[in-house]
Amino acid sequence: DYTPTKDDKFSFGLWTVGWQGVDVFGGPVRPVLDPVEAVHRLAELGAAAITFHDDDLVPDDATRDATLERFRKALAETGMGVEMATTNLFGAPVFKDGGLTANDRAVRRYAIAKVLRNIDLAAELGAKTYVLWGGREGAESGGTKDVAAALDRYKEGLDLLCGYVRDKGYDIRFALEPKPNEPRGDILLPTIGHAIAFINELEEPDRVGLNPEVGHEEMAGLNFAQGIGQALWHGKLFHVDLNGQHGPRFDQDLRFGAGNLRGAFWTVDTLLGSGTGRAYDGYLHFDYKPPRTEDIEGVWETARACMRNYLILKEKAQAFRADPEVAEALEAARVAELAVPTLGAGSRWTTCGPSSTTRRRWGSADCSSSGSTSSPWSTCSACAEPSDR
Ligand code: GLT
Ligand code: MN
Ligand code: MN
Repeated sequence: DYTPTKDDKFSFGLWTVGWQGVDVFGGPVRPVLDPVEAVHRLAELGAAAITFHDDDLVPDDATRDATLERFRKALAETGMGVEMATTNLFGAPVFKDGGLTANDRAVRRYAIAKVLRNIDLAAELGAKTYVLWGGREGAESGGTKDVAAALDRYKEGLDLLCGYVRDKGYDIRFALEPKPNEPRGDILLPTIGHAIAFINELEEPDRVGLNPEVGHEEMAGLNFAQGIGQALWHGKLFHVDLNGQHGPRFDQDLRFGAGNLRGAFWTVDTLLGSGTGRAYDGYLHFDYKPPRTEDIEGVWETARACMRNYLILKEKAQAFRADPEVAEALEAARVAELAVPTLGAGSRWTTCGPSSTTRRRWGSADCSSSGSTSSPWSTCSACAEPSDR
């Protein structure tokens, strides 16, 4: 009946079920949700863990300790974990031009301090992943942001954060979350590909990976399954934000399975490692927004639907991979043949034939031992025969 258990490793951000429906054109439509209630309700629905921004949980210093005490109690009572945490570097007016890449140096210094403080809390609560979504790192106009300098500062910030975690001995890795636009007109590190390339420039690239979100790649017209397939290939899929999106438009954050259903199927198939053998084994994190038209019961119904849709698609992906007719079709399309290296063992690219009619073909080790040549790039009589080009 597609009821999840903790073994499914489903998790939710406090800001998802807690979204009050505030959008660009309207104010809140639902009451404030107590994080303690979120923990209890999500636990009842079968989720394994929750995640939060500093400001989702402890926005207020005066009540910080009391809030954390209630929260820890709720976690203990329900057996829920905190698997990931992140920092709100986008809501406060001070971040209007970015956090780690704001032109204003004082803002960058404040942003780093805000992240460090919440990393301590993340470590204390047992989170192993720390997400950085740079929604305000970007620009609306060409002249206002020096992109190279911004990437220098992004790198400086991440190098510092990695150094902090290393010095403290925390078991934490960072996951960058790409998004092409919204709230900024153009955001830095807009896609999975941009972020992977950036990570290679860091001091400790192994500590930094990705938290790709379905809707964010689809906003850019990209194929999410193929994107996370590449992230897995690089060993960079540290975390994932599952939700739904109807093609290139504003960030919809629909429940998982809504919008591009076919894409959701391939997303699940890819996470399971069905085609490739490279599976994702982290938490399945839903970053969605219950529609503004829903009341609080609709909030829990949509949270349930995210997990249920995942489990239905998981069953379908497994059935697909087990189906003999599918196996036959994959065979006819020679899908498995792509796993066979293009060069045979010991063979290399070589140039053969009389110089007037030089052809390039696959030579074998025998080719150069035939006596006519010692270089694989020169001609050899043994291969002077019709080329397979
Ligand atoms: C924000 C954003 C999400 C990010 C979150 C992490 S917050 O709601 O839209 O995609 O994952 O900062
Ligand atoms: Mn989103
Ligand atoms: Mn997200």
